[in-house]
Amino acid sequence: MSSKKYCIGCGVLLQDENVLQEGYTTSMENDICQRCFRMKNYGEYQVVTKSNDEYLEILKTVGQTKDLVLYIADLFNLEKDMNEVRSYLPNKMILVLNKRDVLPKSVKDEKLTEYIKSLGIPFEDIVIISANKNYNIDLLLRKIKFYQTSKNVYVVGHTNAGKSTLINKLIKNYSDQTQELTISPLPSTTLNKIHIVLNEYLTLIDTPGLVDHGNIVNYVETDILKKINPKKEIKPKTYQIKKGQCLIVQDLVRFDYVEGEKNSFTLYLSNDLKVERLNLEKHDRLKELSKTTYEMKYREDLVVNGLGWVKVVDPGTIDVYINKDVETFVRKSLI
Ligand SMILES: Nc1nc2c(ncn2[C@@H]2O[C@H](COP(=O)(O)OP(=O)(O)OP(=O)(O)O)[C@@H](O)[C@H]2O)c(=O)[nH]1
Ligand SMILES: [Mg+2]
Repeated sequence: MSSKKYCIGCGVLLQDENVLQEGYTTSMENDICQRCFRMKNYGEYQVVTKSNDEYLEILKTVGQTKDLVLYIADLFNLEKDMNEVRSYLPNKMILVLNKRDVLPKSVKDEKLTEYIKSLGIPFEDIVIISANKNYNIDLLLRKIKFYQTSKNVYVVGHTNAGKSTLINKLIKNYSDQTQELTISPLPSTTLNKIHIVLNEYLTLIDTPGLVDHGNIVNYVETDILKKINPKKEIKPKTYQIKKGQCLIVQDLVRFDYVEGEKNSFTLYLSNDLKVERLNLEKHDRLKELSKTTYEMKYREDLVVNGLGWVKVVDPGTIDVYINKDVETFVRKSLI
């Protein structure tokens, strides 16, 4: 091979020598790797497992610049620790909350912004968008222009937050370019930094996402994965729950209400998932899974990373049964 060439879909270094290795392409004449070609043309997904060490190296190089950073977070799947990415980057940063389209329309954007502000993490600004539905993309571009410190603007965040989708939208809306970044519902689609020159004043730099090993998407089959990812506005489901009852979601997770007064549980999940309310003593399903007990306080969400959450109104004790590698945690109610 002579000079280095990188895939314009995912940023990987292209090579035509080893079909089993990252970046393989049948010919060095091609602009994209075989993995991207298959995702784009056949919707065939090939999972790549990335270590976060590589990701942190990339973040460090971003931290050494003085450039503006867009931190993309998925509103439906907010990370437990929003401060983590922030802690690596002293840069000016705009928090971009994506996938607004899947949260109920009845929720006010201001309410979501207030919630994030109450976490006390310093951001230059917060913008709520939907990259898919083209919501607030103009507003975001105005904010970028206002805060940018050079023509370079980095796009960072967890895997699957929609970084590449957002950049594709910006390319489509505001440039004559035809380049399209590869996007997919699976983790680790983008594999390296990719520079996209939008115009002479603005170059966007896509980065691979931080992999969340506690996310349920890492542990389910493709058919379930499709059901888990909400594609439309979520219709929250409310259940009046008494001690001794449980909710089972699609044989993935079980919530046993073991102690407390009559309570109200509202599920925020993809509409495609099946929910059952059962008497917990009569049903043993999923009890072989790993159990965690939560003492819920007033108005808290019990979050299952990647799946959604249960909003619990009153205090009570809940036993959660789920795959041991899937992270669950409690936060104050988002909605
Ligand atoms: N509902 C909804 N889905 C979105 C939106 N933006 C992106 N997605 C979906 O989210 C998934 C991940 O999108 P990507 O753009 O590949 O995410 P990424 O942040 O670039 O992911 P990595 O490259 O793996 O770090 C895809 O299935 C997208 O279709 C949005 O605004 N709304
Ligand atoms: Mg990407």
